[in-house]
Amino acid sequence: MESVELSRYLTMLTLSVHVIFATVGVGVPIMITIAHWLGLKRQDEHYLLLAKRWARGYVISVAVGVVTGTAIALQLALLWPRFMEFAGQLVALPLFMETFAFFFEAIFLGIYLYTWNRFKNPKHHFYLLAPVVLGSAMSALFITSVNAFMNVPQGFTLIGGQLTNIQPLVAMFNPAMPTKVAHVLTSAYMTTAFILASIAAYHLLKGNRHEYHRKALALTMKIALIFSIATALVGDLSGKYLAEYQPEKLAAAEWHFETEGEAPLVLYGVLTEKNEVKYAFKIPYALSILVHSNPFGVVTGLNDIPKEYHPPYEIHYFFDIMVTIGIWLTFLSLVYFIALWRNWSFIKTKIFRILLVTSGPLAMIAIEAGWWFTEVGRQPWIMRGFMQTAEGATDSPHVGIMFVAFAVLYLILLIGTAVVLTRMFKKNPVELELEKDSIEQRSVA
Ligand code: HDD
Ligand code: HEB
Ligand code: HEB
Repeated sequence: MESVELSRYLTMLTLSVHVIFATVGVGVPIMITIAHWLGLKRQDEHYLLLAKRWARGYVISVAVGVVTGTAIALQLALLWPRFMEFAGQLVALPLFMETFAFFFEAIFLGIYLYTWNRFKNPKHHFYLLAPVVLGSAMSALFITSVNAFMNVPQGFTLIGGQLTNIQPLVAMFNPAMPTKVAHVLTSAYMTTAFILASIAAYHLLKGNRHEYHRKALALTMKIALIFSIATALVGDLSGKYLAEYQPEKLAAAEWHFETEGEAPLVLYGVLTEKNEVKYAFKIPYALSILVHSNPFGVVTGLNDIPKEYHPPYEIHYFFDIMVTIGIWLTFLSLVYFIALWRNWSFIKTKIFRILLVTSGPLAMIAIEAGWWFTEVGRQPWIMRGFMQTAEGATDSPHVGIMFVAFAVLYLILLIGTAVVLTRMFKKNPVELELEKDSIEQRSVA
């Protein structure tokens, strides 16, 4: 295999592993904050313990996130040296700022963890979470802005193959950035809420009937519903953004060949050799509405875009997976919410709890599908309009060995994380911790 292809596969692998920890890393702080706030407001030890336990698990995922994030930084320089040489000056600012945001977050997280019950006024301890939430969101903002820049490069003038008149802030605030950052944040909050809901549902499914898990499930599912709706609303704006700035990506995702109005949204199906869509499920007018908020709006088709710039048509399936999971999870959390409110008991059945347990992994699959859709849909460009992926790659013959080494590293990290997390929480069951806490409280009083 060529080093370009191997480099692409290695980048794909690294980012797909990193995004698992990154998503949890962005999402958990806000969940801790909500639980902690409820705990203080209602004087409820269960919510306080939720905040405490989530924060403890969070540290593990941060640690692994740092390792995989460092692998990305390394690989950007090793695998895409010509891209980094070409565009490095433009993306150095946000790359550096991510590190800064991360440290900001990590310092306050550390203080938060070690100062439970140490403040006279417990609210002061709670305020430590503000920089943690802010830092993780800024981290996502900075790094996603780099990816947005690769999709819509700006902030420079190209003279004789060199970039001059470098303006890093203009590069950062490119047209792809607002929707991308918003969609990444909302989908991370949504996914984390579903993952924590999965864990609570799993305990209930196993027959543990402690109130702690019930409160955890109700809380996380409500948050999940809110952010599912937010993710879909922002996703709609992302579609409008694509239609304007990257019509080839949207057209390829939708197998939309003729430029025309009244365009349907195409789900699933197969594409024949002659580019006919077969066996697909079509939602009439939906693509025109997605793009123009108007059922008759004209959507650019692939036939009006030079063939060499068509992204792989397979991205259709990544888009399908993301949208299907998004609709399903919104529906599931809505049903749960209504049932909770009306006291319907079917949400306590085994089958419904199994559905809840699968929601977290499904949301993570949607995250992966979303990134694969947008990243494979950026091809053949590494920097759209300026540099093709093959031009940016290294021609080192050692990428194959690197691939194997990193794959082993990630496998160890993934298994290690799972083992450490399950041990940590098994050793410290909720019941025991609640007892310990109340003894501590009494001795303080
Ligand atoms: Fe990330 C850690 C670099 C994608 C969100 N990342 C992290 C670290 C590095 C990177 C070097 C270690 C901590 C540090 O020193 O900052 N990350 C990257 C690069 C990426 C990238 C070069 C793109 C190619 N990251 C990325 C995305 C997101 C994050 C798309 C948000 C959705 N990254 C984070 C985080 C992490 C992190 C939440 C994960 C766990 C952690 O910080 O502690 O801030
Ligand atoms: Fe990326 C590539 C995924 C983020 C940068 N990515 C890539 C791929 C994939 C991915 C799958 C492959 C494609 C082809 O076809 O080749 N991403 C992903 C994910 C994520 C991401 C999952 C989340 C984490 N990226 C990102 C960011 C950035 C990036 C943020 C910036 C910073 N990518 C990149 C690069 C590459 C990629 C440089 C290589 C080149 C190409 O284009 O390919
Ligand atoms: Fe998503 C991406 C839409 C849901 C995750 N998205 C994306 C895109 C679009 C969309 C258009 C592209 C953009 C660019 O390229 O720039 N979505 C959408 C819609 C919806 C959704 C419409 C509703 C159904 N998502 C979703 C979900 C999730 C997601 C549910 C998860 C959870 N996405 C995602 C991601 C991505 C995407 C991660 C990548 C990043 C960006 O933004 O780009």
